[in-house]
Amino acid sequence: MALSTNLSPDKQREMLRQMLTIRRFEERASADYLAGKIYGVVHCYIGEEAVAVGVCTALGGNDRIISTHRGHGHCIAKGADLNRMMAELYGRQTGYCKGKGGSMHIADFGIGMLGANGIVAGGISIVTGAGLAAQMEGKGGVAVSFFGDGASNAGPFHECLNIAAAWKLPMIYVCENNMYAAQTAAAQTHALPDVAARAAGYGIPGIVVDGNDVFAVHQAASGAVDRARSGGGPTLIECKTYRWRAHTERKGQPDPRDQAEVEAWKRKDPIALLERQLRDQGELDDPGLRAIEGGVMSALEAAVAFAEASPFPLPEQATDDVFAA
Ligand SMILES: Cc1ncc(C[n+]2csc(CCOP(=O)(O)OP(=O)(O)O)c2C)c(N)n1
Ligand SMILES: [Mg+2]
Repeated sequence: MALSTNLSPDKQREMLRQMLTIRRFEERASADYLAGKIYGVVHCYIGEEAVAVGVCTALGGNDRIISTHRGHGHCIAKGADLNRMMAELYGRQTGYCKGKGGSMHIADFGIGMLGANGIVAGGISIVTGAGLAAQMEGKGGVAVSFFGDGASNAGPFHECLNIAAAWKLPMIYVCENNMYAAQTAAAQTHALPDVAARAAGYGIPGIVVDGNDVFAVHQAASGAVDRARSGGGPTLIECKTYRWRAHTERKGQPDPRDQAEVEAWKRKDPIALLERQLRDQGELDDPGLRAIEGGVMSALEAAVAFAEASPFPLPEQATDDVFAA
């Protein structure tokens, strides 16, 4: 179990609140999607919450992140507004993209969240540009790329790690290795079991962490942030984790993975682990947990009510904000 001594008890409980928010938000998004209230595609992050929260807890307001098609967790961990997120999923005018983008197009530049991205590995290049921008700004900002094990086999991963290492960009590359790219097992497509081992090819540190232990993730991210801020260049952190749900939400979609494997990973629930860690340290009791859960549920209900009360975009707004077609 990773140590958590550099985080105050309040901060640790805040991490639990954020992880619970991600989970409850997606449980609701999944149910509402299957009920036909949410449009587009929804990819759930449930089971991987410790990665987004562990990394984002190590960041400051001046730091930027980029996400993937599985982006709700990163948005919430970076401080995105739940109302505007839910409204976007519901396709309403008050959403982050005025209801025209959906789950995979949530960005909030004001909080340093540069966007989810439906193009696998596409975000890696964009956020490496943000790393270059941070270096040129000279204000000590860092940029973080979240991406999957599948994305680590695509060209942008290699191109960006190379140039970021050569230019010592203040970057942190966070591979969320959930062992599958859609239906394909990483074991079939990766020559080496650890993505982190590839860091050696670019002369940067490559670290493997238990992606279900939020303190382990936070510790690795904090070290990488220090290194990036002090001009040491990028770090690759591989978080070993697992998604609990199928690749996307879809009625009746069979999950081709071995169900015994899924159940085994559910027993390594990152939220239950954090609860145990907090209880063991005497920093959480039943009333404390109920209060956190209560706060999360009220914020979620408020977000759903906000979304449901918001208007859909009007037909005459269809081409507003479209810059190219
Ligand atoms: C360039 C590109 N190729 C293929 C796809 C279709 N696709 C969507 S998600 C996905 C798998 C991505 O796997 P991984 O990077 O491991 O992320 P995970 O879904 O496991 O979080 C694929 C192939 C896409 N969206 N973009
Ligand atoms: Mg994956």
